[in-house]
Amino acid sequence: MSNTDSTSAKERWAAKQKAAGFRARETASRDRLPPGQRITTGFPVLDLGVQPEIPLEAWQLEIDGAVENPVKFSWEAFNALPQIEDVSDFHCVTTWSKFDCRWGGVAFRTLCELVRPKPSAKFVYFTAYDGYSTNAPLEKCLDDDVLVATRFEGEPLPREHGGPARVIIPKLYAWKGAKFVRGIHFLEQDRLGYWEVRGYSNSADPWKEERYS
Ligand SMILES: Nc1nc2c(c(=O)[nH]1)N[C@H]1C(S)=C(S)[C@@H](COP(=O)(O)O)O[C@H]1N2
Ligand SMILES: [Mo]
Repeated sequence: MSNTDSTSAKERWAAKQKAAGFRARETASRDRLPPGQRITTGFPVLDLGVQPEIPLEAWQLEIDGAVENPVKFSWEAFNALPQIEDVSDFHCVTTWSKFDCRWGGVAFRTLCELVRPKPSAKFVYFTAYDGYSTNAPLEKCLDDDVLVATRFEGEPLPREHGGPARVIIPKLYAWKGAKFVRGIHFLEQDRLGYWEVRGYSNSADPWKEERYS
């Protein structure tokens, strides 16, 4: 066997491994990609056309409603809470998905421990500094990947992606996560948010393709 032959055998082997790797990744992607979605490697920006500028000294997060202990956080107090990092996939109803988003901030569960929702609290209504709102069942917010994110990929959350702070509920379509979040209100009765009033699905499960109602 000549040197050239052994090199090309090696190359063929490498190519085969690479192809297998690609296939493995493709399969993994298919398992992770909800129906009707395609992967984007960029990070599109979706909003109502306003990206409010909120000076950190003026920023507040109000958490109230059917809770034992309503609170109003300043930026400083909010950042003094225990922090988590979580990597999750992001699915926009307009059919793009972004894999492996690394969010940092405060777990929704941590906020619940502080405000102590009453047993009658079944829904959450989120408000935002741009006038946006959205809603979700409390149960869906209690997963350990739900957070109020102040960081993205280890950096402060950029304004176009909802900074200073936004909500992330990875298992629902991304419109359920309020950018520029301002209030978290625990409710006994469901209240529809901005897009839910305009015909978007209330349940918003990407795996069931619950896009519009
Ligand atoms: N405050 C606010 N939050 C919002 C929106 C918005 O317009 N305003 N758009 C929603 C929609 S439809 C999506 S897909 C995501 C987009 O987040 P991104 O701009 O970081 O990609 O934010 C959601 N949260
Ligand atoms: Mo969206």
